Amino acid sequence: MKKITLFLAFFVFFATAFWIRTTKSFFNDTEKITGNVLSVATNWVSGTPTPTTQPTPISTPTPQLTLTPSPTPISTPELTPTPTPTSVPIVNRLVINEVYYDVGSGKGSEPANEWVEIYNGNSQSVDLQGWQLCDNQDCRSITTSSLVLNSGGFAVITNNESTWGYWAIPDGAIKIVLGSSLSLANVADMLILKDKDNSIIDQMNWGTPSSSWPNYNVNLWNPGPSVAVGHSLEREPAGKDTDTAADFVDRYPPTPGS
Ligand SMILES: [Ca+2]
Ligand SMILES: [Ca+2]
Ligand SMILES: [Ca+2]
Repeated sequence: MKKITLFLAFFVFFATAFWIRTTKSFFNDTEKITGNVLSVATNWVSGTPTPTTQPTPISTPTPQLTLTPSPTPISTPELTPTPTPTSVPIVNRLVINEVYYDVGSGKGSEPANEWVEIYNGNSQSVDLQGWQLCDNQDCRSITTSSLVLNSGGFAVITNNESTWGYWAIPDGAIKIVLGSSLSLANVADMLILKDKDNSIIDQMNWGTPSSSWPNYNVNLWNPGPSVAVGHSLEREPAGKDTDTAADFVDRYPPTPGS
């Protein structure tokens, strides 16, 4: 019995050895997985981990910004400034625009080089023939012949032609020398401009008027404006006429002919 058991043991041993030799594996199966195992092992040995392929992200389309057209602003109509009614009426006629009644140093003598500037605020030219300029005592003819003062033009009237040498008068201005002098008092006096029909076109005065003046007029300013020697009285702007003394400003230096 003991020999039988020993025999069986040897038989099993040799049979198993033979089987292993012929199959070389306990775990032979039909799957060919050797390559996979070796590949992983080789990579591991080299220490260079195979980069794990990152899944390519499915590109999410970037939402396009849809430009919503901005609403076209409703254009606010420009506010057209309402023209402010001017309180400075420019008369549509001739005016006594500037008066140089107190001759300054270096500008000649009294009354030879006093002068008066006339401005044509009309839209049309005016012929001065037959017109007169008067002070508190006398009236003088401006010109006995045709002399046209253009629209927007200036005329300078004086007693003596030497006046032109004291001032730079623009070429476009008309220069008139009276045949007989007027004498403009420095404290107070007046001027009246008359047309060929002897109608008063404009008048003004400076200082306090006197009712004893031959040409006294109830509409004279009492008092009128006045300026220092060498200065002039001038409408600002040219042609301003509200029939008040405020139409005139103290002008220095004076501006004959402009
Ligand atoms: Ca004078
Ligand atoms: Ca006078
Ligand atoms: Ca002037």
